[in-house]
Amino acid sequence: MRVQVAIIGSGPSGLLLGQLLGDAGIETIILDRASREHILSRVRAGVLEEGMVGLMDKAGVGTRMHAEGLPHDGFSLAFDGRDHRIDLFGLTDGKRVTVYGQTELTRDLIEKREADGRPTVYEAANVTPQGFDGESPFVTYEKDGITHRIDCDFIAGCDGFHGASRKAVPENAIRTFEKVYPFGWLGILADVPPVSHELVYANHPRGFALCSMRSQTRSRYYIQCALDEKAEAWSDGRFWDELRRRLPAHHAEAMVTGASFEKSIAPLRSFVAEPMRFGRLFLVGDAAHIVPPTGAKGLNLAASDVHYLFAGLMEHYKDRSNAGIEAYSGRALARVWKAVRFSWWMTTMLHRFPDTGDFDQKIQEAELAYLTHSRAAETVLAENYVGLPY
Ligand code: FAS
Ligand code: PHB
Repeated sequence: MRVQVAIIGSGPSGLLLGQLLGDAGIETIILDRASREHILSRVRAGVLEEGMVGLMDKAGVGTRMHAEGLPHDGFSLAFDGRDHRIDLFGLTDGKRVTVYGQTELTRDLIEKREADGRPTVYEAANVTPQGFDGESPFVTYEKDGITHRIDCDFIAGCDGFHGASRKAVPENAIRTFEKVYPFGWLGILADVPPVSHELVYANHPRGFALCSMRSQTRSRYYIQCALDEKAEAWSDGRFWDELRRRLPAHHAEAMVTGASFEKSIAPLRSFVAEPMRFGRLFLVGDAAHIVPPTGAKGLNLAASDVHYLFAGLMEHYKDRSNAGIEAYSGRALARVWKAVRFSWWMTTMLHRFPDTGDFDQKIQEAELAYLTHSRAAETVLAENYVGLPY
């Protein structure tokens, strides 16, 4: 089989790139090692920047997002028993974010690809990108005991942090940067109304907490937890009690609790691989970078990578120019590192680190105090949170 672009990974990166390319007449195939059901069972991000919203519209899959997504003009920082609202809309001349679960975004993209009759191979084993340092790249995979080969012009490695694409790059051709945080996030989903109409990011001596949502009737809550914690050690009652202890009294008293139907722990890390292009293989999204979810940037960085790569590939196919694909890595990394910085800063400002000394604690308190007394400081936070320009 031959296509123009072989895409490894049916997550947001691969699906969005596949939709944009397909609509532009470029033949693609998506290969994923997981089943369709498993992909749609994942619970991850919840906040979309305007850039992601725009790309979903461009891909023709924005209808449900606009109908069910929640536009948010601000969020609150909670500390010392009080809230401080960050007015995103007012501080960024009218920009906002949209709360819409990554699971639903992925479903919209999968269903659109199926409706357009474009191929995805699920449960593809041993997907291996090959020949990408030459002019004739190809991908092999195994399915039903048969080894298949896909010849292509380009390979998009959209297979996440644990995928095969970055691992296929020779070690001497890639440089990685990593910071692992000494805690994780224990998150739950519950069909209870959110405690607030906007997100609440809480800094508390017992640890970080985040009040988010998926709709007016479905809440997403997180609490910082130790790395050796196990989700099954946390009953719903224990989770609710700990969450309420980390919030100002007015939120704790107003909180509606109930049975969770999803409970999991995510580790936190900052990770960047450079460069993001190796001949005819491009790394996209989590395959190239990971951020702690504190800044709500992971999914949104996948969007800007797709934006840059789609533009570069279209220049190649339509204008016979390779300028865009040559520039892809530099352009993507310039935005990635700014988001990595912001996500690190939000994480450092809002979490309790096991080895925090008195001086570090005073610096954290000064960061929060500065934010509550300086419009300039709030503006810096707001313009990063809504998303820096592509
Ligand atoms: P993905 O990881 O979503 O998709 C990669 C796809 O490749 C998967 O379908 C996988 O099955 C497939 N794949 C992997 N290895 C393969 C192989 N060898 N062969 C073939 N296919 C392979 N971001 C936020 O902004 N906010 C959050 O709250 C947040 N929470 C998160 C919680 C968790 C547990 C995780 C893991 C991530 C979270 N993220 C969050 C980040 C997340 O949303 C990612 O940024 C987003 O999924 C990136 O999308 P992709 O790049 O498509 O990678
Ligand atoms: C979520 O709703 O899952 C969410 C929202 C904001 C974040 C992280 C996660 O910063």
